[in-house]
This record gives sequence, C-alpha cells and structure tokens, in this order.
Amino acid sequence: AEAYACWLQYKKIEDVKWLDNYASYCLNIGVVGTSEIIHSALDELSLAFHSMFGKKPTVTPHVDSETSIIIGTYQDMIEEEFALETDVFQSLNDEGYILRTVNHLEKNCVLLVGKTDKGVLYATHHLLRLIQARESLHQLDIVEYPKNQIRMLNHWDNMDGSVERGYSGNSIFYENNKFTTNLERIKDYARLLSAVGVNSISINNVNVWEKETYLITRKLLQDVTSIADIFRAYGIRLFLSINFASPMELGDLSTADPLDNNVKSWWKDKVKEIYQYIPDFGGFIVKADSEHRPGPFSYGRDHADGANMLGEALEPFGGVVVWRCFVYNCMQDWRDRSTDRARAAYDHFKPLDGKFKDNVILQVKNGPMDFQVREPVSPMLGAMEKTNQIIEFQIAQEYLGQQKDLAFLIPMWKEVLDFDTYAKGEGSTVKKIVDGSLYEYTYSGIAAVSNIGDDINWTGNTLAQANLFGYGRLTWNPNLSSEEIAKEWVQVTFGNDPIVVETISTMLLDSREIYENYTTPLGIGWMVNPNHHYGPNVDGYEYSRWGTYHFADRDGIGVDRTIETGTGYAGQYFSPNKEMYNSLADCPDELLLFFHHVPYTHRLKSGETVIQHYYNTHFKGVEQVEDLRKKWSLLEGKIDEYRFHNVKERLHMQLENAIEWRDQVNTYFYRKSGIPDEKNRRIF
Ligand code: BDP
Repeated sequence: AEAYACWLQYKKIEDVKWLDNYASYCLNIGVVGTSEIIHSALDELSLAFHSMFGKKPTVTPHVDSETSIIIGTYQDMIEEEFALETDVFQSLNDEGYILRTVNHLEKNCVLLVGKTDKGVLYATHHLLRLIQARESLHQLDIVEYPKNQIRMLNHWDNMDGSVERGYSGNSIFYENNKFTTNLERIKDYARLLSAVGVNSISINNVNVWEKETYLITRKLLQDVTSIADIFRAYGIRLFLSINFASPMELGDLSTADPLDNNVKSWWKDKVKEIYQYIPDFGGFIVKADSEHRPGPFSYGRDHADGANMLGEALEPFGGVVVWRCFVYNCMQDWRDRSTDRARAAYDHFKPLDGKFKDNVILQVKNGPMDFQVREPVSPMLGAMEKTNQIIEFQIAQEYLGQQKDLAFLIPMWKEVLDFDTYAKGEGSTVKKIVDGSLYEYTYSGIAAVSNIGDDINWTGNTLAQANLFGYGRLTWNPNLSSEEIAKEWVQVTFGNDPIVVETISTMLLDSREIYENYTTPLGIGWMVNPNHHYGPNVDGYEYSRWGTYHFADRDGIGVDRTIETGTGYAGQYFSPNKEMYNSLADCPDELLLFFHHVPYTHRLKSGETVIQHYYNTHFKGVEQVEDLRKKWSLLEGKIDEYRFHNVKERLHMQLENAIEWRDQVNTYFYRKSGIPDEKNRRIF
C-alpha cells in the first residue's frame, strides 16, 4: 500500500501535539462555489483527513461559524469578507492560489483560495504537503503560482501494453491492443500528478505505430475521451501523439504532403471530429522525419510546412502542435566524419525561426544528443527568438540505470535550467527561456518522458518516484533547490524520522554523480549496450549508424567539436559559451570529451590526467555504491518491508552493474593506452 500511494501517504498522525494543531482546522470544510475540479480537491481532503485524523471532515456548501477551512475560487469569494487583495489575485496566473491563516467570525481558519478551481486543487495539495511535513498551520501566509505554463508528461506507451523505454512494468493505459479497464489506477495517477502540478499529458508513444495511428478514429476516440475525462477532473489536459502519415494510413489519400489541399482538409475534418469528443483536447505531439518516422521531408517540405498545416487545423479549437526537434540522420556512415549528430537540431530548425504559426511549439531535448548522464545544454535553447519552445527531459532513466540504479535527476535538470545561454546577454538562463519570459513566447514550459508503469510502486525502483515528484515540483518552481525537493519528497513518502530524511536525501543528492563516476565521466556518453541501453559496452555504438561515437584510440579519446578542427558544433552557442567550449583550456572538465579529442595524458583542471581520472572515478563509483547500500541497510525497520526490500534489491543490481562498468571501462582503456593505474589497483 505504501509503495502504491507514493507521495499521497496520509499516514495516521499519532503525535497529540500535531493532532491538536491540525484537528482544530481540519474537521470542518466550508466550500464557496463548485466545479468538477473543486470536487476532486474535496475528495482528496476528505480522504487525507480521514486517514490522518481518523475522522471524516464535514463539508458544507457555505461558510459559517463552525467552518475551519474555507475553500473556493477568487471569483466566488466575497473579497471584503475574507480580506482578499485584488492586486494579489491580479498578479497570479490561473493556476495560482493563496493559502492563509485568517481570523473569520472570531475563529482561526485556513483560507484556501484559487484564482480558478485549478488553483484550489493545487492549494489543497500544498496544505496536505505541509501537514505531512509537520508544519504548523497557525500562521500560514502563502502566495503561489506555477512559473511554467505547460507542465507536461509524455508517455511512450504502446497499445500492446509495452512501454518504449519503460522500466516499471507495462502500460497503465493499454493492454492487448485495447484500453485498460482499470480506470481507477488512471485516476490515482491523475491524483499523483495533480499533487505536483502537472497539467498536460500525452498518452501514447511518440513513435506512432499502426495501432496507435487509430487512436484518432471513431473506434477509439470514445476510450480516449474516458481517459481525458479522468484527467480533466484533475486539471490535466490530454494530448495525443499522431502519425504524420495518417491521411494515407487512415484516409484514402495517396499523400501526406502538408501543402496538399486534400491533406489539409483531411486534418481539419479530423481535428473537428476529435474536438466533438474532447472539447478541451490539448493537441498533437509530433515526431516527424526522425528515426524512420514519416514527415514533410518526403514531399520536399520543411518542418514549418508540416507543423503549420497541423497548427491551422487545431487553431479554431485552441489546440496546439508540439513538434519535436529530435531530428537527425540515424543512418549515417560512421566512416564519414563530416556530420555530427549534435549539430542536427540546430541545423534543421534555426533557419526556420519566425516561420512557425503561433500555436506551434518546438519541443527540444535538454541536450543536443539524447539524455546522457552529462551533456551540454542544447544550443537550440535560446536560438529561436520567434518560435515557442518547451524543453524535454526524460524522467525514465533510459541511459541512467533504468530504475535499477539510483539516479536522482533533479540536480541535473537544475543545472540545465540555471544554465546561462547568453542569448540576450548575461542572465538569459534556460529557465527564463522555457518559462516564456525571455522572448515572450505565447506557449512555453517543460515536458518530460514519464517513468511509470503498472508495477505496484509505479516506478520499479521506489526511489525513482522521487524523479516524478521532483519533476513536477521543479517544473512548478525552478527556483526550488534539489535539497528542498529531496527533503520534501522523503517526508511525504517515508515520514519525518530525521534519520530517514537525512539518509535518503543524501543518497538521492549524491546519486547522479555516483552514476556518472562508474559509467561515462567527462561528457563522453554512449558506452552502453546497443538497443536496450543498460550496462557497459564501450564500443557498442562505435561502428554504427546512430552518430554516437567516442573516437577512443591508442592515443586519446573524445569528439572534436571545435570550430577550427572539429565539427563546428561549439559555434552554435552564443558568446562567451562558444569560446569557452571551443577552447581546450576553458572547457569545463565535466564536458571536456564532448567538445575535444585529447590524449589520455591530457591534464584536467583537477590536475589528474584523463586516463587517471577514468580509473579513479570508476574505482570510486563502485565504492560509493557500496556506501549507498550500507546507508540503506541502516534504515531496516524504519520503513515498511516492501519498500525496504525493493530498494535493497535494486541497490544490489546497481552494485553488480557498477562493478561491470568499472572493470570493462578500466580494462578497455588500459589495453588501448597501455598506461597503468598510478595506484596499481586491479585492472583485468
Ligand atoms: C531515444 C530513445 C527512443 C526514442 C527517441 C525519441 O532511445 O526509444 O524513440 O529517443 O525521443 O532516446 O524519439
């Protein structure tokens, strides 16, 4: 039960001091106004209070002298009665809220007012987090609103029930090429997501295969509608990934050319039909001309032609097109060094800036390659002044240990969001680009590939729940620190025992660096097994068509992406990042091999040589995993058995994986270079 509940534990409160503090507020709810979303908020409160205080709260559709929590939207509240400041609400966006302790009818009450009903729902969850973290309610004075407009999850679920890059069982949406009948689980998912502020979701893989192409047909739209209804009650808008070739695969057309009039009207009719089912449908996610998916290139058209055609169809209904920028040649010849996959998105899209319709949003992966443990920030971010952008993260740990190994991703995402692109001079951070403020985008925000499946604990490794939770929290407010998010998550998930909070927080916060240590430090990436991407295989992709090379030979390693002698990729950045990455002397150690090919004996800023750094980090990484295991074992008895054993087992797998990485990587580079470890440790 604990594993399934994630951050909605609502454990019974035993401590009398806290019970008194909370019970004085929580047993009498007065609601002003109503809506489906407010209903969800009330359900959550009732459930939580019942579970924490052992007593169901009374809910009345008005406020009276008994009321201890007052709930409603700004619109429905009487400003004077509750001393609401008009200017505060004017400054909030639609999802904002205030949470305040007030004196009403000579009684202390918690006032919970949303700018709209969505704000009410988010305020509710805020209150429940406070209680679960044992914060006092006596003097609340909180004004909150999300910093990012679109806060989306992308599912890579297929209708056969599999999940592309899924590490937690099968899809919760589909089984055997049909929609699931377990709608209760989808509702629980919606609850979890709304608790951390996610407001958009796409429910099928970006690779739209045959079955999923049919999601936009009458046969399946009824089922899609049922799912959309569930999410709507939690403030979440539904999107679908579409197949660009749908007019051919579903219609009788012989082309999907975006400039063809029949194609245009086919999409217009299709969109109209979808909105008859789902009036607030979000729009389409499109992976086009990428990894063998169809797109406008087949017709000699560009991405703007393709995206705008769909944008035109969605426009009358307020829908948007989320067009992915993960476009590159996945069939390149490894013998030909003239192309660089890292350059691809920028090369394709930069020339199109200004050509996209206003309801088209480009979705850009955080790095130029593909979700490696360390990549520079994509130079696309900041490069498109006139085109709406959202960033794409991957919560699913495809390249980060697949939810067997521990990797808390918040610190990595924070690095990205805090990165200064210098696009409009100093201070042009990625977070200002994706929150829309730098270029005043109409649409902006953050999307991420979800990491959940139908495993009992949703995420395979229970500690991977922290990434989904943290994604939501960070997307809501990118200024939260990794430490705050980690602590908050542990508290709502495992309770408030200081040893538990401290131990798990530390484990989380160190984990990404540990993973990097035993895998691919210095920004090199891709030494994984082909296809499934788990475990080491140093040359696994070295002679393949995917464009992911490390160029290790007997003398050195790294990809020369400099302007003078390399692929020129460094030139895609604004100054001074361009010069920094381009210069061997100035390039930060952690990205050195992403930008430069250097001899093994090259000295890092730390003073170590590259080869010695590799040996050191790989030995250290394994020791650190052993230490993680020790830390976890001390928690035995402090958390429930199921979750304790789940993580214990995963840490064991992680140790085996780390040892394999250490031994393969160290041996490989020792054999290539012939340079021994200075400390004479065992290399095979
Ligand atoms: C890669 C995945 C692949 C996805 C692709 C994408 O390996 O399964 O389809 O990204 O983002 O990371 O489209």
